[in-house]
Amino acid sequence: MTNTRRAILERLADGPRSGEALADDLDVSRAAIWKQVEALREQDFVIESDDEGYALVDVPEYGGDAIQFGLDAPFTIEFHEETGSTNDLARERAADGAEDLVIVAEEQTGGRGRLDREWASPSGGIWLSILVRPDRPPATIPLFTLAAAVAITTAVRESGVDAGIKWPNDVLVSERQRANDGSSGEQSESDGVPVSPDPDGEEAKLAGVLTEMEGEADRVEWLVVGMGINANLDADRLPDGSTSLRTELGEDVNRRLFVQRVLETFDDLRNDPDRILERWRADALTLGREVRVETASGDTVVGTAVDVEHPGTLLVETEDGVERIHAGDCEHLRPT
Ligand code: BT5
Repeated sequence: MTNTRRAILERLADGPRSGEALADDLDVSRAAIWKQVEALREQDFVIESDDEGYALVDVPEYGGDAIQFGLDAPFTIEFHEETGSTNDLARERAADGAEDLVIVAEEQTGGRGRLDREWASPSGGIWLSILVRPDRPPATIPLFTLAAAVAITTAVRESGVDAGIKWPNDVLVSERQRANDGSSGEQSESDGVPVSPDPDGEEAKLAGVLTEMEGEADRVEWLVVGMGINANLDADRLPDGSTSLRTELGEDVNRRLFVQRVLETFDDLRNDPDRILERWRADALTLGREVRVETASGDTVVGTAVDVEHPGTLLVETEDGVERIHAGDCEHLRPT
């Protein structure tokens, strides 16, 4: 959004203002004010005007200026109705020197998961990538991925869904909670059948994180944290084993407020990285669980997940002692 547009919105948030007062205040012409007000109206901001001036009556549910309006974090929002992948766009902006930029898309036609898996991204979800330039060594970057999962989980819980994190950064809703809620879960809490590994459907994936970076041994050049959150979507638009906020809540969330909350929490955590692990542990579903992890180096580790340590390493207690896993795919096994 242009600086003038942002400044107009900030002033109208405090109450009605005349075009003349806005023009004086911002040192632009009244025609320029009118033009920006029209641009805001085109994005569904409801701005009434009468002899007294302009009054902001309603803010759209989603969109670039909508997310920017009232955002308490130093990010600039770039919004697209449709793009291939917000991570790809963020990488392009990184090459152009941008920072503290958030690319948001209503729909992605080429959404990506880790290891180039496909990520379903129809309209109604929250698909965004945060471009930052942390002044830290690359080895600490997994912490920022954990911070993204914590930021998502915080907003999800505040919306009324009791989600948690599967190491390293999947946000899941457990069937147990869904069954107790009387919502879509079908599995009984007490069926206790000793099955291993966890069959489809016990925990449903609500959100995922894809982190990409470029840097040298001692310094990160840029970091792109991509978040995919199934918000206002029906289950039939998503792969098996997924869920959405709409499915869990039975109603839609306000995506503008949701994204603001995610960005604000992520911003707080990146400025205070010492708190990230503690917050992650508090939101984790994995700790204390029997897990099977396919490590990035191709090994399979089965045991009990006992802790995470800096910068995001999973500790799994196995028959042969404690294994430390830096990266991989983790599966929760049911208690046998
Ligand atoms: C992830 O990968 O969970 C990371 C997803 C990151 C997506 C965001 S959207 C904004 C930004 N731009 C992008 O292009 N990507 C990021 P992974 O752990 O590899 O999980 C991928 C697997 O999840 C797939 O193989 C499917 O099984 C499943 N999946 C695909 N789409 C899904 C969805 N919308 N919800 C839940 N699960 C999904």
